[in-house]
Amino acid sequence: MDSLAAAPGTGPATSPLPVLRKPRPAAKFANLPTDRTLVMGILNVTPDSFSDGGEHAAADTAIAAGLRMFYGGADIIDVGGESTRPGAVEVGVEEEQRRVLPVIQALVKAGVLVSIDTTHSATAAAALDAGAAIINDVSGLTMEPEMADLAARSKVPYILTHRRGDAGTMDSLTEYGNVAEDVAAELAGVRDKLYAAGVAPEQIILDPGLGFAKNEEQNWELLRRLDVLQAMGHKVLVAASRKRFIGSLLTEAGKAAPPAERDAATAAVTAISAHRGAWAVRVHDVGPSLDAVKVAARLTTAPAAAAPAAAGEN
Ligand code: PMM
Repeated sequence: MDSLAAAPGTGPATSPLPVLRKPRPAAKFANLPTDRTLVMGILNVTPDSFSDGGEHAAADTAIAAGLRMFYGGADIIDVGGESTRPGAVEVGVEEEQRRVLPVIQALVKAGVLVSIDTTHSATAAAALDAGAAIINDVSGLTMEPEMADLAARSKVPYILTHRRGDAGTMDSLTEYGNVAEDVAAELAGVRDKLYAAGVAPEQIILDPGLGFAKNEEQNWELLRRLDVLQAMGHKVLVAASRKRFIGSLLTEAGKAAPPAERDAATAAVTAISAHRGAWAVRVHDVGPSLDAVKVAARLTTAPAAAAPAAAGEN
């Protein structure tokens, strides 16, 4: 973990976080910027990320990490308490909620717009009660169809991610004819279930599910053909950050780049996704992706008043 002192106003990990004593008005989805691609910061509250120093220190450390991304410019913080990577083991909803709810409450109180990354409708419901404003269901409604009713009732945005199988089986479910068209068709099928449950079209955010039942080439093809998903008429989220296919691309001497060395390439994916009109990107390292988003926006929109470059620069 980085030093927590890097986050303005967050204080040390073991003391109450000063910023939380002054609650801010709740952030609203409707107030998110619409003139550029949004940056969603990833906050995985799993023991391997935040286990040092016991339960409270873990929550404080996670909160501080979320605030650091928020102060660094993240538009949304995506909080998850259960790993969804291939081969990951389920933790159960009680443990999942024990991990995420205090973190969500604190971030919401500080004015952060939070999405809940879960495949469990009970956890999604508890997270909404705690102030989360977006449901991010990587199972694409395949784990708990009740998610559709929750989305309909709560009227919050629902991120519909393409996935086949679960963490244990997805790596063997990569047979596609045309991957972009097949993913779009399968998402359209789930979307119809959401409509049938009463979810409105503008609530739905589509996600190609990079790395979920996709081989390397299929991930690249989905990025190449983002237009196929966009043609479905919903917002599109791209979540490539530090994924295995990025690591493989950066292979050197027969070894894939480790996750911590995948952020520059992730920012490159952000620039391209933003230029192609993605609604948002979901990333671990917020700063470089924010810069990438600004570069993409500058190619298509007139500049805001910018500070002049220092003398002597090109
Ligand atoms: N991937 C992961 C977790 N949550 N949510 C959405 N919407 N899309 C994704 O592709 C996605 C996700 C797994 O990646 P991580 O372990 O790096 O968070």
